[in-house]
Amino acid sequence: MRRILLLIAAQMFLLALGNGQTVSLPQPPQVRAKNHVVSLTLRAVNENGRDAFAFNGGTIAPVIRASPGDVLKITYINDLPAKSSETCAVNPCMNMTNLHFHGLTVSPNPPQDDVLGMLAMPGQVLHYTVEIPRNHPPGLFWYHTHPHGESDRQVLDGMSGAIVIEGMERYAPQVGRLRERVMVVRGRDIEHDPKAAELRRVAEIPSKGCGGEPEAAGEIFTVNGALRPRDRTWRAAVLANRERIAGPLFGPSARWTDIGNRCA
Ligand SMILES: [Cu+2]
Repeated sequence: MRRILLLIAAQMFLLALGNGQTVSLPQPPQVRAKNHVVSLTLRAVNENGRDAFAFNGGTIAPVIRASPGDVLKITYINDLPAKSSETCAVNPCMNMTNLHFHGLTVSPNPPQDDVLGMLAMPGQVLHYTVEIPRNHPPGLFWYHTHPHGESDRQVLDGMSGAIVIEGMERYAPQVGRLRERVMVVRGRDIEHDPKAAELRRVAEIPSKGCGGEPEAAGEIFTVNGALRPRDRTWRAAVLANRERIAGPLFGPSARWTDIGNRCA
């Protein structure tokens, strides 16, 4: 998605320090393989005017964890309302939806990563069987909806989640000893959000650098769905513009060491 790629503006290391704030970093649910099959049911829903993935009674998209050679069996139910109240690139929104497995080297034919032929209108169900090749590289990938003309709206509402293909320690043994936390950073459009004023108050940091003027944020950034989580010390490499992206994520108390060109 275009907006995600815009995050790569500058490079810095971030040391975010806990400062007693009450919002801690939530962990998304995770789905793992049983007998080499990762089975899950996802539903597309509209919650308080925003589209979301519903899973296991909540609306936090699960992290899908699989190994090379595993199969993803996903039942995807479109429970979006037949009539949309949202705005799409081509109006009116039809609330059709599907899934795309971003970055996975898998077949584009149904019932796998077919974003052109596999489309569910409200009330319809899609059945995905995605075969992860045995020689698939390990890493962090993501899934999101991909109905042309409507995916921008759905993804900016939050319809995305992480995919972990296991096995990184085979390439970098030192990471095998590290504790892992998955952090899903999302840009969320709040232009039409009824809570926009409140969210802006929490999220907005005045822009000081790069000749910019303070901007009214039309988009906020969340980590695992939470705004400005701070509960402990994290060390992370952030490829981002500090004021626009990393500051709103971790707050003004984060300590920084820039290793890149801030205004590039
Ligand atoms: Cu994508």
